[in-house]
Amino acid sequence: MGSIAPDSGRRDAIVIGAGFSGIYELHKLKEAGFDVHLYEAGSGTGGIWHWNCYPGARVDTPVPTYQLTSAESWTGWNWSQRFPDYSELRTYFQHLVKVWDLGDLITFNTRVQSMHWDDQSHKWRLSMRNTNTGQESEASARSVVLCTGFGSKPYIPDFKGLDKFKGELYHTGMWPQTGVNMEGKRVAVIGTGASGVQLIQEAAKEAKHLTVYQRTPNTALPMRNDLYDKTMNDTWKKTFQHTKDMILKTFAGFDYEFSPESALKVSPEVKAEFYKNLLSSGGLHFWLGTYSDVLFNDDANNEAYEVWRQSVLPRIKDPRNREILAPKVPPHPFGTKRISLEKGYFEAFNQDNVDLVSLVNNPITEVTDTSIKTADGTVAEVDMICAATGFDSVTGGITSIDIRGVDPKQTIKERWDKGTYTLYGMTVSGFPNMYMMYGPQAPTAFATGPSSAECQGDWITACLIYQRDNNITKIEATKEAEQEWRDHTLEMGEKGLFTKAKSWYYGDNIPGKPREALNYMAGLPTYRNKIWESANNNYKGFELSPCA
Ligand code: N01
Repeated sequence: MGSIAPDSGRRDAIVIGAGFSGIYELHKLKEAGFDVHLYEAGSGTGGIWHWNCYPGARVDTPVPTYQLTSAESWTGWNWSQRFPDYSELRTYFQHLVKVWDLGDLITFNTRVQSMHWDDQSHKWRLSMRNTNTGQESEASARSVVLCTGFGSKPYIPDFKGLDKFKGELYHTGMWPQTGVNMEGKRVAVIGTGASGVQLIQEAAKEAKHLTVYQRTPNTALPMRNDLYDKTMNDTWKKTFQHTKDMILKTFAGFDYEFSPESALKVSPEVKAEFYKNLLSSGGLHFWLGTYSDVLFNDDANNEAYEVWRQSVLPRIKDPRNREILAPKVPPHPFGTKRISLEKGYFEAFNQDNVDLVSLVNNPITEVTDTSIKTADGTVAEVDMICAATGFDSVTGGITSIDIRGVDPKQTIKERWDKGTYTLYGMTVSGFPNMYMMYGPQAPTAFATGPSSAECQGDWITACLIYQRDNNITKIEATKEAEQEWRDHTLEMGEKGLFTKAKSWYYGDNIPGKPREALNYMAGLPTYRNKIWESANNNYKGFELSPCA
């Protein structure tokens, strides 16, 4: 697969990142006849599924929703399970590369370090580094599409003494491709987000001893991962047109939607049955298929939390663990932090080899060369620390590149230092011909990866075609339109109960990061209407400049 990427100097576009957004956009631009190339820092395709290869890593959107929709991408493809693991998803990416013949257009092991705009030639100049050899190279292109993902800059808290730890230290988002052996070892997992939940379930089976450090309980829902045989694959294929229609209609790109009813207006019997069915459906139904007011009204939300709590309490033997994992008082409104899926998570804490440490009023105070200490004076001797501590989410993958637009003295990181500014979450004023997919102020964390890739990828491709057809070599969001979009995004982010939780949705997890809604929370259909309204009005909100 493409190891050299000669820079012709005439390249139309460069795509950065080989996850769903990057692969889809590479395909669309190639199909439209553009000279395009993709650079990927990892050694393979898959994006998040390349980097997150910790034991248990699997998607929590079911297939066939979690796939691209054009016929050639799925007719010859079969899934083996409802929620595929990272390894099956990697194979799916290889399938996409094959059917769309993208192999020669991708260069792996190449991290883009800087992108500087040249306002004379209307081109971006990129510098890159080979992650194996350290060799530097350069490339240029008229447009750049950043597909760096919402979770590509891992975050490890600055625990005192961590640098002195002599054992093994891993982050879930930078897991060694060769795997990690936990057998016979004392393992610590810090963090109980989606990554933590999945890793803990597997580590509990393998490690000699596992200590889990939990700051906030995870209101994880049952996954119910069915195996897919030929009949199941034939069945989803027969109804895939309907699935595609639903993906376009629903808030997050799923094949089901919130109920239009209010939880406060239905009878207790109807509600009990409804919730029972949502829980037994598995997946995220109890979160994204629930009553319309659960994420907006405290009373409705508290009821839903209690239903969830009662569903997990019988699974946890130790009363102390029950109160840590599913406390009587909700830690935050239900569903306002990312819900995760589990299979056997709560039972793992019943095992003799698993300890649970609550960090509430009891933070980690120090890591020594062999142990982790908490404020209550407890010391756990460990051979391995797994940080499942999340990411500088949504913006981190972009701000970690030295990106400079029309003002060469200002990087995008500096531009966003006090708050994020974008138009439609895809463009930034002062940074012409630069597009972002699955980035800030777009549906991103509230949309599935494939549905977002198609929504934004189609728009960006059409925008490049429009420029080509009209001899435009520079397109840039206006400051006014950008401000309007930021205001609108922040306003949407204030609706509902989401602001009551501290979460990466608002940048709360990174010290010093401004608190703001990082995602566009009005759903994919509204978002799609807004972006196409601009495109259909000759890119209203943008300044277009003819050939340099
Ligand atoms: O990261 P997170 P993640 N001391 O930020 C804790 C997607 N994803 O990698 O909640 C102690 O959610 C932190 O505690 P708190 C998915 O969108 C998808 O798990 O801040 N603990 C939290 O428990 C997901 O939301 C899939 O109080 C500290 C954890 O670390 C996103 O990626 C699988 C701490 C971080 O959780 C990120 O998930 C995996 C500290 N100083 C991920 N700092 C699937 O599709 C942080 N924590 C299944």
